[in-house]
Amino acid sequence: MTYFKSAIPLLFDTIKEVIPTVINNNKSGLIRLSTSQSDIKIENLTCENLHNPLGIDEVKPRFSWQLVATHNNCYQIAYEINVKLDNKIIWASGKQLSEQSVMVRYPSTATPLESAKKYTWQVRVTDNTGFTSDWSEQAIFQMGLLHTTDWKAKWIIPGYVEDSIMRPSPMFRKEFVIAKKIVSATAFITAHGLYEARINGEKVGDAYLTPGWTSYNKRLQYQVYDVTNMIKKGANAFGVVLGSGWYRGHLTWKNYNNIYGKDIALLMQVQITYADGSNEIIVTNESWKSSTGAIRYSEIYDGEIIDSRLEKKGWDRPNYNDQDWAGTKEIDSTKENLIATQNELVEKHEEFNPIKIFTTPKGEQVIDFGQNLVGWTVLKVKGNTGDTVKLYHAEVLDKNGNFYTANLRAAKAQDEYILSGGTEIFEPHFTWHGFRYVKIEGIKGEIKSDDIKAVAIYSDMKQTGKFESSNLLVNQLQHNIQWGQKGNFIDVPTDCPQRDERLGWTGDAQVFCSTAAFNMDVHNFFTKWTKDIAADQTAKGCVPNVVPNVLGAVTRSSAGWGDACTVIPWDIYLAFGDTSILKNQYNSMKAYVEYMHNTSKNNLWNIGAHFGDWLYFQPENDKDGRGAITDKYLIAQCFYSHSVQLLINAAKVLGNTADVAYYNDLQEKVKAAFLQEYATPNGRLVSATQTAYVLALNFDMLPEPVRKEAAKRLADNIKSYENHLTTGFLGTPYLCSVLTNFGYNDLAGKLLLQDTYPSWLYPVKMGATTIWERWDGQKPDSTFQTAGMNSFNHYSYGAIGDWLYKKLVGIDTYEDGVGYKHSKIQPHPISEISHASASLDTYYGTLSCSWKIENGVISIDVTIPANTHATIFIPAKEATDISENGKSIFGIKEITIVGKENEYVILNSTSGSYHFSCKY
Ligand code: RAM
Repeated sequence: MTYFKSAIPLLFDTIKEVIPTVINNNKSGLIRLSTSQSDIKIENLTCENLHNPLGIDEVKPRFSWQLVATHNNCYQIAYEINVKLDNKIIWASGKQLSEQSVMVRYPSTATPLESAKKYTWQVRVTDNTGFTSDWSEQAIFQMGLLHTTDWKAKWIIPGYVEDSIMRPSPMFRKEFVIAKKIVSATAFITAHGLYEARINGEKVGDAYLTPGWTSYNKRLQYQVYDVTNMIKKGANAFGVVLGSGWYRGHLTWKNYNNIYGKDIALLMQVQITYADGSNEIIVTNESWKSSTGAIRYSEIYDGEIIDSRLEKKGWDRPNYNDQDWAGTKEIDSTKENLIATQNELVEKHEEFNPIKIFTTPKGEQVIDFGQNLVGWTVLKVKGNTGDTVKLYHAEVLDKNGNFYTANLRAAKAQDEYILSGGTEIFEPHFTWHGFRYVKIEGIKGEIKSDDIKAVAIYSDMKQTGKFESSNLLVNQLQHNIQWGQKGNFIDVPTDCPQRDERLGWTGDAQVFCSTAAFNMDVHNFFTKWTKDIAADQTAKGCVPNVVPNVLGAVTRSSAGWGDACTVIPWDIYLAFGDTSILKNQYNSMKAYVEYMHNTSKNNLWNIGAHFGDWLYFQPENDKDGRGAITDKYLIAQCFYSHSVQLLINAAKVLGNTADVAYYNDLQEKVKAAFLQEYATPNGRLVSATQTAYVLALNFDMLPEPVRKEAAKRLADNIKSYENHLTTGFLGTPYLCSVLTNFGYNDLAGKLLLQDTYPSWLYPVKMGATTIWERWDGQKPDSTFQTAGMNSFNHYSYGAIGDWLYKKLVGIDTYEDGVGYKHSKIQPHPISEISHASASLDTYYGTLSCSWKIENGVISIDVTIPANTHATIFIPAKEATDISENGKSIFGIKEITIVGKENEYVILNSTSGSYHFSCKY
């Protein structure tokens, strides 16, 4: 590849070089301006990647902001941050000559940040015209409880004897009186189990399924809420209801129970500051009361039973008579494992009205919401006391149009409401379902569309990416990928949301992570989950197949699953430019590599049980041997090498030169062992499958001279299947990308647009609204794959999303400017698509690329955020063929022509919007 100089002139060159005085406001919005006319604004302030977070336990938090400019070529040359406590500056960074605007750390030399204190911060910057912006608006962040001793609350459990079969949800309550004027009140809450807290009849916060799921024994999140406006002078009441949740509910297809403990418990403290400067803490302890109410049963897989006749009206308000309530017991459970919540909480999002209410051939009353979603329904119902309404959930209808639930396996996914009479509204609290269809029983008369809606729930991550093209089926595929992500990012990345699984399968998460990072801001989500990987890794470095690990003792890691511990930190580092995740996860990455190293013989990792290329193409009647079986140990060796490489990469970023040398040496041996065992000198592999070639090529397992030939074998293999893929979970993510990299982009396009089985568009044609677990979840004759393994909402094959953004549209980041500080724009058009566009809200601002081919001309619109630069590949023979906004690119100051590579002319550009076109 042609080597080229970075587009960013050195800092001080930039200052010297600026200041053309003519304002040239042309069509593409490029403005040149003088110092006095700079107009940058500072927006989108985040602390630890969150807007105004409450409760962080990072004692040296990181601050980020965006420069918003209407002119191009805009860089920051200096910043200045102030952090204040009670309006007094406690840290003033002073003017720092630096381009850094993302994750600037609070220094260890500054005043230590204090437990539970709320700080404000502001930033201003100087740009490369010498213009200094106004101070930004003030943002806030509040510290969590930094020391175990800050927790004054006691863990409490109910004082009554529990019905050990149904385990109805315990309710806790506490009344208190406020005599003085409050200036602030902060609630710190967590539970063993799930909690929903209420103050004076109102729900605290917008989150559900709190405190979320972590490896509870080592890490238990608490949440922090500003409840100042919920507490009033006079009598007040707290009411908290618990569910069994992941803590002690039924989990896994083995129907484990009480995985983390038998009792669910509450820990809560509310810290109040009064106008007179005094403080008060109200805590859980034996003065609280306990009882049960309407929620008679609640299990993640099975659903919830609510008997509204047993509702204790007013229990969460003051002046309620709780004389017949039991007391509570304090338990001596640890607080050492408590951590502040780092990722976005699970919240309600899209709502769906029924698109059809109908009776199936079997006579079932079914509601179709038009989207396979994850969440629950909200039902308005009128009936007599004691009437029972039951809701069942399904993803699909069978070939006769009947309600189909066999693929949920043992999960009942059923909500049951017992009416108290009159008009009532029901929704569950501590369960969720994966469904498009709801079967309803017990409603007298017609169900009215207005009486039921479905609500999607998922971790409240910002949607950052958009992709769109001229092909409607591909657009539906993107929709399905995004919905697969929404429904399976429920505090942990789950394999599926509907059957008796819903677990943090490591393999699924690692194959999908880079796609996920295009669609949403998954930075904190994966930062949190990778910490759980490390927490559940064994002393020998073995990574469990599911995290949090609920499958019992871990004795082996499966290739492609265990690698979640190396792949995800690296993907997150690239996408968000976060070095800390590499630093924090480094030991975990290294331990996993050492686990493979230690269990290898002669550098060959060929022991243990592996899932292999899970769910690869396997014709039902495999008489002619068309099943694409790839040797599991060949796969294992490829992933071993991949993880070693990612460890080397991380060691380089962290400056760990000894490890770089050591693991480079190991890498050579691992690759040599691969060649000896699995490849001929000409690069023919022992498994003649697409996955074998894809992995060997993607991870550079073959020597350079034979790679081209190997790529041809891959292409020939695909053609021999009439342009169909045959890959499973492990080969699929890299398939199109390898083809594109080796000059077979058009073939990648053919795979993308293939719409017969096996392909990405086959499910789309069959009406899928999410990604299926299997290429043929539903057959062309509408019969189903085996019910034992047939989820219609599994994101793994959605990993093609990475190629859509990165290759088809062509948005990527360079490693010398991770997190899109230096982005790569390289469209890879394919014959059948006339336009494709994508945008990504990076930490610097929105990066976008959109191409269109019309009348033999390709036009490419690119927007590069302020304070970043890009290298742009234009598919042209010569630079003279390219125009920008109708003019030759030679005269444009912000663009440097760097050279040519293959079919592209390479340009470097500064921030701004550009409109290129050339013959195509
Ligand atoms: C299935 C899960 C998951 C996969 C494993 C091997 O049960 O759904 O997708 O990673 O098996």
